This record gives sequence, structure tokens and C-alpha cells, in this order.
Amino acid sequence: MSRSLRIEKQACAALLMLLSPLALAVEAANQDPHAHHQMASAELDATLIEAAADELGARQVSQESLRSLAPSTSDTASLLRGTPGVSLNGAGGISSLPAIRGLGNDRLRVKVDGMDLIASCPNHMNPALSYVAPSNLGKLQVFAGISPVSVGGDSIGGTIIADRVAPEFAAPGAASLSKGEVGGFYRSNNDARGGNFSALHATEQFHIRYAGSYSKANNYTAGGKFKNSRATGRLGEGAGLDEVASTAFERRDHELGLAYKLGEDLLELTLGYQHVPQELFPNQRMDMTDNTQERINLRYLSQFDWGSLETQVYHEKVEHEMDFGPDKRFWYGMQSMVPGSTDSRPCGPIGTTCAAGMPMESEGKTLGASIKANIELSASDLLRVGSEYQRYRLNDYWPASGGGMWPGTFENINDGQRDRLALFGEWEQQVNPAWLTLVGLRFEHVATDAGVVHGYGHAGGGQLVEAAAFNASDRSQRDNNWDFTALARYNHSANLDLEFGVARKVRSPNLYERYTWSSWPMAATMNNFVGDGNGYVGDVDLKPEAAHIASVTFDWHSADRSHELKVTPFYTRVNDFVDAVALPGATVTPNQFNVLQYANQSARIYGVDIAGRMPLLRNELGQWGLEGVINYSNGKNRETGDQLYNIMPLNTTLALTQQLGNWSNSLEMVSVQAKNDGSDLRNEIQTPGYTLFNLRLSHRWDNLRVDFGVENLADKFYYLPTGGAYTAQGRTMSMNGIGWGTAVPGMGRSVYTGFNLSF
Ligand SMILES: [Cu+2]
Repeated sequence: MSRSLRIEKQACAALLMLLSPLALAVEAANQDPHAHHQMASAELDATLIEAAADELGARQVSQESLRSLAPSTSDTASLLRGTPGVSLNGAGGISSLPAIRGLGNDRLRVKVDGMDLIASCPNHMNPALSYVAPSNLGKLQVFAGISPVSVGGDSIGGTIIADRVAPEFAAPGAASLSKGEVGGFYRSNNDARGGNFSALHATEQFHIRYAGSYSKANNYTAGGKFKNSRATGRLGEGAGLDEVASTAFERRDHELGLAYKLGEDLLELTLGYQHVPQELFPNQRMDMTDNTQERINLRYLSQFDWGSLETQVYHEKVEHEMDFGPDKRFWYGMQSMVPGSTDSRPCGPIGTTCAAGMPMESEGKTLGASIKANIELSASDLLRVGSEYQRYRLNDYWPASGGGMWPGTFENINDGQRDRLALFGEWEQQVNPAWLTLVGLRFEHVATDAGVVHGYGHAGGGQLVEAAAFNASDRSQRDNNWDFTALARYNHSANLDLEFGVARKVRSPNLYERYTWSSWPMAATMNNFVGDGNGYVGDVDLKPEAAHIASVTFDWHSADRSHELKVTPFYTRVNDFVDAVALPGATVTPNQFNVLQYANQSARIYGVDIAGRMPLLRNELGQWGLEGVINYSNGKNRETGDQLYNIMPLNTTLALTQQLGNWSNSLEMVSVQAKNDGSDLRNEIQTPGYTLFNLRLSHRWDNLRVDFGVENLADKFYYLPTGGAYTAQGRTMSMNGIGWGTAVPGMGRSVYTGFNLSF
């Protein structure tokens, strides 16, 4: 670390030195640039200030929606569901993977408190947002598609910024501050229950806060009746007709935050610990049987005459374990062990004829550092320069467990390394009251490597041959990636703003895409982070994917923004998109699971997202309004003509809202079109269209907030269009030992209630 960090610091210091004379000159011209900035803002008309509330290219999830949705979910990513352009790819109950305009998973830059966290799991069961509890979230912001280079990097689909609650201090001259919050929730469908507690003590200079939360849920049940003959599982047998197997979870989050004010400067230290004893996956062949994350985050924000400087260092350690959860184990019991047994070792000792599950371990370590300066060149010019460094290490191995998984340890990724070093500069300029522009350039060096591997120690599945070929290959890869973003906002009139931009964004392949090496179906099906049931093999020579994006937002609104309509058509072309192809010399068999290989392809996605709101009427029942979002994406592989996998079909959310005194209520209608097409290569499952209704009621008193709601009011049965293949139970180690062709059903009716009390 130390050498690269030194280089990075030197590089940044050099940049700052180059820029400081400029900053000084500007400062001399404008005695106090802060004051000028404020004055300039105050002179702008109200519409523009309102418009400027969102950063260029950003959409912020409102505090009210964060608060009102939190009791309805333990899955932080799902708080984004109403954000234009965002859809969710289903996974476990606390870790769905957000997608922006058809691009998800590692294609998005997800920053949690400024940390770039990486999923350390061959199924990406532990993505960044799964480490922040919904109750501890202070800010959630989305840069869809075109993200400024200062928040982007090593991603092509956009940026999600999740920050915990900001530190609070006692008012100047006031006594110290002690307060806290306690909350709880219950959701009927899956008996989800849990709570959150936080307490803080602060003086004018010092802040300490603890926040903890807990949640646990059983498997959920689908709406209506789920009796699908293609599912080989437990449905209709032991567990009830409607139960969706492998959807239970339990999570525990702890966080301790310390902050210290040094004059205008702020020093923050956050220690986090999360333990997930169980999270089951209905679209993976394994379940997460244990996951712990320890993180430490140190930030220092300093103010200068010329602007501000933020320095950050963080470290994250993840220990991740997978095996069969109870639903998958149940079916092994039916096949070869004691019927219905949940004992992990019904046969023994383990050997070629006795397998006791399949333990899989992933250990990830991330060390990151960044330094970013906001330099106010003048009242209208802001320069952001910065540098980021990240060092990531991964070991992914599967201890011997008997059967074909014997006698040695299978090394899936051994000594995986992925290191990034980035430099960026970005200039934001209020050209005149009508034009705000931003241009940025970012360079990122990404180095990946992995050590030699071996399989379980027998020749089955070509393990010896493929390991030897992999070990003989040159695995060290160096990518030099250039990103460019140009964005502008044009205030045409009091009723129309335009925001438009172009960008080039580059992402280097992740370690699983480059370094998984075995095409043996048992091993390859373990490597799958899209949840489609297929197996995937890496390619050491994968090139970084480069997206070229153009989009424009037409923003019509009344002067007070009570009426608003934003329409954003977009087009993205991705060169070297990491898609998949059939294995060399093999063909893909329809209507079953197959082993595929990652490959660079050319792809394009276009579409539009539309968001609007308007007041309806005011009567004795309060102020009524209407809000709506429409999303459409169309993704295609330009080489094969095939559709891209996991593109959310055309979908509409309409909400009737009511504000009456301290009540804030809404009735939502979510309509999703059928998926009649999809990726042929991956045998993507088609899903019928559906409409769901959700009711949400919230009431606030001074110190108490109570939420109540019903999701899926009509108890509609539906399949998740981007939830992958239902592999929740059955003999999942055999690639086609489970039935192909069933998507994962969504949750049936669920009544939820939650409260939050501040003290
Ligand atoms: Cu996993």
C-alpha cells in the first residue's frame, strides 16, 4: 500500500501546487470567495435555486421517502425503487442489486460513506448497499448514467451515493447535546421483525454516536397460489403452497461514530461491524450461511480560503461463508440422506460417496484512500481535483466436503488482486444565470492479478487440465482507463430547464470475470452474480468495457415546481461490454441451464425515463397530488443481435398522495409489462406483466413517527422480471438437477408497521 499511497499523495500534492497560484490569484481578486458565491446564488431567481438543489446529473431520494419506506424493507437498495431510471435485480432479502438504465452490479459505482466497497462472493451476495441498514441512512443519491468524474470511476452505469446520518454538534454556547432514537417494525408476510437504536452525545467540538439495528425474516409467501409443477421443490409438500423457498434472512448492524471539530475542520472516525448469520438466496445454488464485515473509515474535512479539502482512508475486511441453507439441504436429505433431515452430516465420514454440504469461503480485504479538493476559482467557477487509491485482495476457496468435492480444497480465486489508482479534475462553471456547465477528465489505472490454483485434487470435470492451463497463463493485467464527462444545465425559461450531457465511462473486469477458470458445471454454476442459474467461466484477457453515453433531460415545471415533468431519453453504446458466449466448441442448449464464458461484446442500450408530479385538489381531506415514474430500457448485443440479460420491462409507478396535518399518505400503483423477449444465450425466463397496489400511511408527532402500510394489497401472484431463475431448492449442485424455467415469485400481500421515537 505505502508506495502507491505515496505516489498518489505526491501526484495530488503536485496538482494542488500547480493550481494554488491560480487559487491565490482568484482569491486576491475576490477578498472572500465564499461570500461572493452566496451573493451570486441569492441573486439567481427562485426557480434556478430550486433547480440547483439537485447537483448536476443527480437525483436525491427525499428524506420523507427514506423515512416512510424504511419500515417496509430491510433491503437498503430497495429504497431506490421510486427513483427514475433505477430497477432492482432480485437476490437475497437484504441485498438486491440496483441497476440504472439496464446496467447493474459492478457496473455501478456505489459509495457508502465515501468507501468503494466490493462484493466478496462468487454470487455477489454481499454488495455495498447491504452494509448500511435502512434506519441508519442519512442521504441516498443517484447519478443516473452520466455521473461527474468526481463521483464516478471504474463504472459505466452511474453512481449511487449512500451516506449515514451526518454528525451533529451542540449549538455554539449551548450545553452539551444528548439524544437518541429507538424504532421497531413488523411485516406480516414473512414475519419480518426488528428494530433500531441510536444514541449520541455531543458538545460543541465533540460528537459520539452509536447506531445499531437488527432484523430477521422467515421465507416469504407469494401472492395467490404458487403451484408450479416445474419447481421440483418443497412447494405444495411440507412448507405450504405459497412459500418461496430460500428467502429468509437475519442481519445485525453496529456502528460507532466519533467526530471532532477543529475550528472549521472536521475529523470523523467510524467503526462498523455487520454480522449476517443467514441470508438465503432463491436465485442462487448456495446460501449465505455467515457473513461478517468490519470496517473503519477515517475522514478529515478541512476548510481553506480557497475552498475545501477532504482526505479519507478506509479499510474493510469481509469474511463470507456459503453452504446449503435449510431449503436446499432438505432436498439433499430427500435424495441421499435421511429424509427431511436438516443435519449437516447425515452420512459420514465424508468421502467419495458422502457429501456433507458444500462449504465455500471468500475473504476480501479492501484498503482505500482518497484526497479531494474543491477549489473556488471565482464566484462562478469551482474546480474539483482529486485522487483515489484502492487495494483489494480476495481469496475464494471451497474446502473438501465429500462426493465430487473431495479430497482437497478447490481454489476458485487464489490471491486475487485488484488495485486502482485514479486522478481526476473537474470544472463546474455558472457561465451566466442561464447556463451551468461541468466538464471533467479522469484517469484510472487498474491492475489485476491472481495466483496459481488447483481443483479438489481429482481429474473430474477437467480440473487438472484447466488449472494447468490457467496457471501457465499470464494473469497480470494492467488497464489504463480514461473517463470524460461533459454536462450542462440550461435554464430556458421559468418553466423549462434542459440538462444534457455526454460521457465516456470505463470499467475494468472484476476478479471473477477475469480469473474463474473451471468449466466443470459443478464449479462454474457456483460463479454467477446475475442469478440466472447458469455457470460462468472467466477470461484472463477480458478488456475493460467502455461506455459512450448521451442523454438529455427536458424539465418542464411551474414556477413553484408544484407541477413538474422530467423526460430523459438516453443512449448508451458499450464497447467490449462483458457479456457471455458459449464455451469454445460448445453450443447453448435451449430451455436448460448451461455453462457460459465471459466475453467482450459490443452492446447498446437506449430508453427513456419520465418523472412527474402535480397537485390535484385541496379539500377538507387535505392536499391531494399525483406522482408518477415511467421507465423504459432496451438493451441489445450488437454482435449477436441478442437481448441483454436482466433488462427491466417497461414499468410505471403512479402514486396518489395525501397530506393532511401530520398525516402523509399514498396509494401506489406499480405496473410492469410482460417480458416476452430476453437473452437467448442465457435462456432468460419470460415473465408475465402485472399490476400491484401499495398503501402507505405515516403520522408524525413531535417525537414519534408511526408508519403503516400494505404492500401488494390485492395479493397478486407475480414473477420478478429481473429476479433471475428460481433455484431455491432441489439438487442444486447438479446443473440441471433442478427444474429450469421458473422465475422467482414476488412477495404476496404484506402488512407492515413501524415506529420511530426520538428522545
Ligand atoms: Cu456468497
